[in-house]
Amino acid sequence: MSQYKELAEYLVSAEVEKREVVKITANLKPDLTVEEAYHVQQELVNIKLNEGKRMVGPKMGLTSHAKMKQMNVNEPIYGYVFDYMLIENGGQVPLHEQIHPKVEAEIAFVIGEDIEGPGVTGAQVLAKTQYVLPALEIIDSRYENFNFTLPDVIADNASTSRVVFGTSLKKPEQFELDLVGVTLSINGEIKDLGAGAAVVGHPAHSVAMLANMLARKGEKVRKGDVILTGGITGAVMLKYGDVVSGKFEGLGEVTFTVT
Ligand code: OOG
Ligand code: MG
Repeated sequence: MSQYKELAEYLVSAEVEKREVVKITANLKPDLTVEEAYHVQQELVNIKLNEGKRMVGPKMGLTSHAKMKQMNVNEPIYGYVFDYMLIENGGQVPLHEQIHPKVEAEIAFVIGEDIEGPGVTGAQVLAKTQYVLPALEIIDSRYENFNFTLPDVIADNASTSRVVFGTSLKKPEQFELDLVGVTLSINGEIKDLGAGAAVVGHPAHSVAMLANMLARKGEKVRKGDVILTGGITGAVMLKYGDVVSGKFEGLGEVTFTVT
């Protein structure tokens, strides 16, 4: 078996068994590069596809200046959302299915036409976007204490765990998505807030960057993809009983309960 596949299985077993593991770069492969990390991620995606799981779309991560600075990088990362990760709006997220989950508020795009890089711009993305909708992403790094390097988190499918999409779809041209205000509340208390511009200046720019990164491996953003563009708010730790609400100006509210 290739080492990439072994590392992917290491991470998948941590996800399935709901236990945190030591990061790959701690001793399994200290010299893991970003490029190799995407190979591990691809193996992880293949494992899930072979199990019959269906891909919902790619997602972007580390799109805010705060997170990029924290990780000391100047480019976001991507991962993939699968059907088994979806929770209905107003639904429940059982804590026993997670390791140490956090929630963040994001704007999602429903893509109407294929978008192929390189050289894609935010304006081109908007022209090919069918709808935008609000979302709450539950991230759950498989690594101890969310402690990882950039290659570690790429290999771990960018910490993706669960997603709650809002139920109202809006046409993107109705909005200035960079100016859309967002609050993230837990049990009625605002934990963080922000605006769409927190995501590389504009959420459409995030999708453009994604298309340009996918082009490096001969892939593209596809018609029908539902894409999380990256956290607008910081990620907030979840605990049992939390009632979580993300309110997005003009786009509606997304909620779930931790059970
Ligand atoms: C990586 C997850 C990144 C986002 O929106 O920035 C991500 C992490 O912080 O664990 O989903
Ligand atoms: Mg995210």
